[in-house]
Amino acid sequence: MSAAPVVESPFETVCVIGLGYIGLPTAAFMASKGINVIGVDVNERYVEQINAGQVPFFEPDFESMLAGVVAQGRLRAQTTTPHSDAYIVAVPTPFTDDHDVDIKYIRAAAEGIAPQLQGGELIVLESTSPPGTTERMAQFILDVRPDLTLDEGKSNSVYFAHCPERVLPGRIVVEMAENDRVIGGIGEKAAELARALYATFCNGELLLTTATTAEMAKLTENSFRDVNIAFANELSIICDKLAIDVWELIELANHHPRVNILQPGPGVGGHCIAVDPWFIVSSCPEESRLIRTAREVNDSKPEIVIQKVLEKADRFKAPKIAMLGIAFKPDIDDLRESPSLNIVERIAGELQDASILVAEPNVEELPEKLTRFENLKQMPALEAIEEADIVVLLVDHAPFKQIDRSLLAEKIVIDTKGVWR
Ligand code: SAJ
Repeated sequence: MSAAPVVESPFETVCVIGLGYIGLPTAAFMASKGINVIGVDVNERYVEQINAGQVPFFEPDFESMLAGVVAQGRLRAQTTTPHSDAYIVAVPTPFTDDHDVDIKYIRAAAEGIAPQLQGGELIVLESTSPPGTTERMAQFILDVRPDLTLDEGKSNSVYFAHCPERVLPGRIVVEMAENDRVIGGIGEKAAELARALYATFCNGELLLTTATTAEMAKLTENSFRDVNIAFANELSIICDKLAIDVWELIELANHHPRVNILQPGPGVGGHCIAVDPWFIVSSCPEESRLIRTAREVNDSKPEIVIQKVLEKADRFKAPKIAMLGIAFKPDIDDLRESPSLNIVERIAGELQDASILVAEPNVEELPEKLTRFENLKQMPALEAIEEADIVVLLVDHAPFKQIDRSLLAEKIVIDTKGVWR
């Protein structure tokens, strides 16, 4: 790894606020190009781990990069926001019960940045946000710092941009460098400054636009995927009724040169695709009919799986049920908004007399949501299958695909990902 910048950075120091799945790799990539990066997170345990060169979550091939930049002194983490030439805000944007965005973490980040500004700084919002949020963040800061201005080129100018992250968990190290990026500025100079910063570590195209269009672009990308997964999930519900194998059906239909249907499953999870479309719906509720329906179709899938399991379990007095996978998608340890986790929790709660045998190769300790059940324990997949009357496959993790089909011969199998066909 070279300490010299490949592309000259316009900023000597960059502060990244929020050291999660996006903020930490972004910080490490910039540090690997020779920029001094200070990471800020409210979680003290994260800060300690990062300063020891350890990644606090699982992401393939990332550990050595982080350890390298920390050892070189290019990246350090702390819990308070320092002065810096540029800031990248990568905090969560959860939604409220009525599906509106909750921007409390963005507001907290802005409150930390505001007193540090001297004029000339760039502040980039990376968190996925409804149209208008970058402007709101700028307004928070200007409200407490009326001495600063958005007018370009003055000694007290501050520059705001939105650059939504697009990396796929599990492929972050590749996609952080390779993906094209949409960069939306509040004003042209802000967009240009942000482009110069991202050019230090992004090899993809850097596409400039307004902050609001960039916000909407991110929501559009994830809504596109959600709508397409909803199509696959709706087909799976129809096929169940018509006794057609949906996996075969999709494989056949995808032979058409202009058809490319995605895969059905137990629902859509993660912190992005299951969340972001709601930001469009809450911005324009009357107009977002298709986007809302897709969310509803995908959100209905876990209940369909739960009903199937309950129906099969009804045949036994004290059923043993192996449930394979609780992550939100294959080969990661991320449990956020995971439909599989919710399915396991519901089944454990509903079937007090059942033994629930959970196998999740990517998670050492089950979350509290599950450990509170006395009728539930974690065990390796093969042992769980051997003990079980009913085997429910919830995530298509690589090791589950390798399982010898003969071990399933005497079992009732509910395969929500079609891997054992
Ligand atoms: N899923 C299906 N069927 C499929 C594909 C996915 O049921 O055919 C499910 C997965 O199991 C999972 C959910 O959808 O529960 C989402 O998984 P994903 O792999 O589609 O996406 P994420 O949430 O890991 O990452 C997405 C990506 N966005 C797009 O592909 C448009 C990523 O590029 C974004 O950076 C990320 O959201 C984000 O942070 O917004």
